[in-house]
Amino acid sequence: MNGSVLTGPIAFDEGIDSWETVMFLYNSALKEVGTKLDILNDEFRHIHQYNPIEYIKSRVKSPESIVKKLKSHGYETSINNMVEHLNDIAGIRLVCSFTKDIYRLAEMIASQRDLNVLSIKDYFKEPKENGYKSYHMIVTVPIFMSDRTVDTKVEIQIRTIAMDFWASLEHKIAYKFEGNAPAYIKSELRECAGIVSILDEKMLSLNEAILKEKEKEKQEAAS
Ligand code: 0O2
Repeated sequence: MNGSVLTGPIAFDEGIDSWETVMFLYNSALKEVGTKLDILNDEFRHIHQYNPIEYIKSRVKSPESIVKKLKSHGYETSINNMVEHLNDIAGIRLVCSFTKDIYRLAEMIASQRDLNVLSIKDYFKEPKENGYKSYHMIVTVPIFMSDRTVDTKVEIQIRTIAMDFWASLEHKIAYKFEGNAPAYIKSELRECAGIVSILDEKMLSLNEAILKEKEKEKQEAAS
């Protein structure tokens, strides 16, 4: 079988150089990874009677965002540059209730035999200056075409519901002010990120207390 790679450094084979083909690959990669995550979630529910993933969102980056990001990184607009230098053209976001679920999910994803983890950014352990917290994985998934297999990059972001709420608003504000929001808005957003972290911690410990109580009830009923 002919093996191609849609990851940097580029080794484009003939036929994988048009916008349509590249977009077809990214869309297919999102479908593949999305199905895998649905199955993992179902399996987890089957074993533990509990769903770690609250919801999944996926998107292919818009042409405007691709051009903007290439420019901001100092690259000319070309298919080669976009495939080689941008890791998040195909993006999938897993939103879960508790911080503990994030690492559980990350482990489950990393142990999938046909997903290859290229890199990890753990913004939970090392939050960004603005307060952003999320767990990012760049993976490749093989896309089986009729005449070749192409390993295609997908960015997986895992975060809590509370942080997703914060990040959506922060993203809109950053976009509105083109990254130069007034200092007091930035500072309030940082403060909100702190509140989100406290909320996440409290919800996690509350959930653990509930689980303990339930376990106690079960043991009492059995004795
Ligand atoms: P959009 O509109 O979501 O596509 P790299 O070159 O890989 O080092 P990159 O790609 O910026 O740099 O990596 P990173 O940090 O993993 O960020 C990728 C995506 O994570 C971003 O894509 C956002 O979706 C999200 N993200 C990262 N930092 C922040 C942040 O501070 N706030 C929010 N709200 N989201 C963030 P895009 O292209 O910025 O946007």
